[in-house]
Amino acid sequence: MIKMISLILGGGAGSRLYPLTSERSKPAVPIGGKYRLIDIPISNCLNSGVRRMFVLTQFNSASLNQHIQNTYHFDMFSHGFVNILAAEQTPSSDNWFQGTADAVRQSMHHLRNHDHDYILVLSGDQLYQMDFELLAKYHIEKDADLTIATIPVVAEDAPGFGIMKVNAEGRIEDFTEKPGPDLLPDWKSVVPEKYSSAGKHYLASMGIYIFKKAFLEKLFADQPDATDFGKEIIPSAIEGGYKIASYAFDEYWSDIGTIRSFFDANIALTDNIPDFNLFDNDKQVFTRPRLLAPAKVFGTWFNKAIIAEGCIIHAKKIERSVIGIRSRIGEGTEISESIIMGNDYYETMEEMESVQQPMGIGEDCEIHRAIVDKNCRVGDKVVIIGNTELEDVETDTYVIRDGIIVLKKGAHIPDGTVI
Ligand code: ADQ
Ligand code: ADP
Repeated sequence: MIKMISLILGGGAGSRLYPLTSERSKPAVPIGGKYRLIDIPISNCLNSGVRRMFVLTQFNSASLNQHIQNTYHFDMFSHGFVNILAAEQTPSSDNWFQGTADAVRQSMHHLRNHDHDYILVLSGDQLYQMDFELLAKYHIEKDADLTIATIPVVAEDAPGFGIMKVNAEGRIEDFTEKPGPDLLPDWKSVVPEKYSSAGKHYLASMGIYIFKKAFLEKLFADQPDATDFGKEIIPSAIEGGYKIASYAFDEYWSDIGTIRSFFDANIALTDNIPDFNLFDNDKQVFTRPRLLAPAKVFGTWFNKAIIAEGCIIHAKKIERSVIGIRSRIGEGTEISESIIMGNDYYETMEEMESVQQPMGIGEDCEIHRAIVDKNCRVGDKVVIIGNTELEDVETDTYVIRDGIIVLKKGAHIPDGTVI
């Protein structure tokens, strides 16, 4: 048995997913209609036999806590757990996680009571399915100190990643974190034909690392001031002559850390045969079992849509959209290329009558290229149409990023509003 503990990096101070992260920590952001971001790495761990996990987050939101507590239960024989480790101090205090390596360093003392030989470090904002047992076996077979999962990317994307050079034995010989476009030509690699024909000449780090426990402790001891893996720890480990291996991943992988990539990855789930498969017998994506009623629909025309449980839908048309749990959508409304996250609870009939606008989306609305966060109250005849020409703006109720209109959680949009 491989004794491995995973540390899931749940999000730094950065706010690339704002406003979805204004009231919740990043791992708690809803995805795919019924899941949350954290379900992806946790499910990958569970499907790989890794049952001991720490989620490192800058703040411990109520929704993250509830979700973890209500979802991941282990029997006493499995020794499994998912524990949240939150840096609860302010950004100016020393205890706030200063970067990925600092977050891991500050969490190391929590690992002491758990028997392990390997530490798996994962990002919390990626959509993929990977068998970490295969990764660990490869790491052991190569007798590596550190193994980094890698995937080829195109020149346009390369400046957003750690890029490396790998020798014929699969050993990483050189690494640069987020190289400027002018430096790129030096970092081209020889990659398999299916990647080179797609212009993917650069080997990117997926931010997925497996360390020998003693090696990670040594790195931290040798570099007491290093706070980031990509910028400091990895380049200096390579310089130090340690064995750093590359694990070539050959399946779907997408970073979902920005509004644009989050939006695209959600909408891609509505494809006929999506790259990320939610309908797989062996690689289940786990989430909270909510025991909601099946969705109820009244005369809606659907095409390429994901509809979660507990919805009540009267809409006219829903196309290429993800409709989340407990969504209510009124008659005559048309929704396309959008993510409706749904609601956290149902309002009673009395509550619905006593408010100006009940939770959900009203009648005769038109919504295109939008993300509607949970518990929004959208009136009748509201028009929300995103397009790539729109400039980034923020108001009390919405934000525009990359032409996508994001309604803030609980936003109230009065009848007849046009955005
Ligand atoms: P980035 O994703 O840009 O690059 P970073 O912002 O450091 O790196 O985040 C990595 C992960 O850690 C993300 O999930 C992030 O939310 C989380 N994180 C960041 N700071 C954190 C903190 N202080 N506390 C908790 N979690 C934190 C990294 C690598 C690149 C690699 C890409 C692949 O540095 O080399 O190519 O990941 O996506
Ligand atoms: P999910 O179904 O997305 O996992 P949960 O059921 O964990 O969400 O949480 C729903 C949230 O809504 C919880 O924080 C819960 O306390 C809250 N909630 C439930 N009913 C009401 C209500 N009537 N008014 C306000 N908040 C509520």
